[in-house]
Amino acid sequence: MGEPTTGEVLAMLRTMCLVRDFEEAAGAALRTGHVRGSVHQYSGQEAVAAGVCFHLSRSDYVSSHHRGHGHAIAKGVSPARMMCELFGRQGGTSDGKGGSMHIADFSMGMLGANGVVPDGVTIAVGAAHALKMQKKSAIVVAFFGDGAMNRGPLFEAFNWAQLFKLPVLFVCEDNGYSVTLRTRELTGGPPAEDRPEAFGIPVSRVDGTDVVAVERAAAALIAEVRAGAGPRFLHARTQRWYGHLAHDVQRYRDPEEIARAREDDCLLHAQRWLAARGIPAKAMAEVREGSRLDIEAAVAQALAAPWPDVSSALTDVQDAGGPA
Ligand SMILES: Cc1ncc(C[n+]2csc(CCOP(=O)(O)OP(=O)(O)O)c2C)c(N)n1
Ligand SMILES: [Mg+2]
Repeated sequence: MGEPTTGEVLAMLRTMCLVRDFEEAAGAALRTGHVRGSVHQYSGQEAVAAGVCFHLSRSDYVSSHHRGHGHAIAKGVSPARMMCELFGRQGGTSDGKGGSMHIADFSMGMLGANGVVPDGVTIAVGAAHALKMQKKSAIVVAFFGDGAMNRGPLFEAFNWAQLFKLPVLFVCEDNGYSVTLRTRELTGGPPAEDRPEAFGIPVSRVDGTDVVAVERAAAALIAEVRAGAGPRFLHARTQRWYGHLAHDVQRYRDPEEIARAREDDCLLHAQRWLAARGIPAKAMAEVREGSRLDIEAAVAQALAAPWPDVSSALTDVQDAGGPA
């Protein structure tokens, strides 16, 4: 089925670097108290967002879950606006009122991260239904974790999407963990990723640490979804480097397993792929450095941004007490 060009993989590497650096900065800002609340780092999983979103245009949509920074960046949301959002400042994607788990930017087709497992998926199916009714050619990608595979609303989403042949790609990022538990120890019967087949939804499986493999799989599935074939499901096995939350030091995990996860680094895999095709280390180092500078600038912008004015506390807030 061919392979992407080196230029395309360099572009995906850039996305992955931006996400990696954003997450490092977000974790650091949480520890210094600049970010309050929770941060779920996407580190280790970058190839899934980068490979899938490579085939989306601005008019397409994504929905996400609690670990959503990578999906937003890969869909084109400004890392600087996202950092302002994490810091609770003006200029954030929701002017600082949403925070890490509620990053949304409709102008970029980012329908929102979502703290309720798996409600980003049902929202994605609703959006796909709207697109179909409006006879639009755009599609929706729903990103979610393996933990969502044991939740009932997910199966309603599968059924509805298949019944109406909706333009939605389900992407399950299987990092093996649901918070502090191994998902397989919570799962009855055959592997959960087989379940969409019971709804007639074809399942594709991919190594989610290999951005080229993800990109190839996404290219085929997204083409089918765009052509009106109905929903498709991509299962990407991936690695969670850090704890469920940035504060979680993973005492429940064997340190050797964490070390292996870090060795299975999607950034390194992409760099090896590029090196094998003659891309000099210098070109890759430039990508890495460019990303580092961009995220450094995003943090500086967030630190300098004003706090929301108290007079805006009740604007853009749902259910703020009924009509005045
Ligand atoms: C309805 C609901 N139940 C429980 C939780 C608590 N919770 C937060 S994340 C999560 C599971 C996370 O596992 P997974 O879906 O695999 O995503 P990952 O964190 O591994 O990316 C749970 C149970 C929740 N957010 N929503
Ligand atoms: Mg998981």
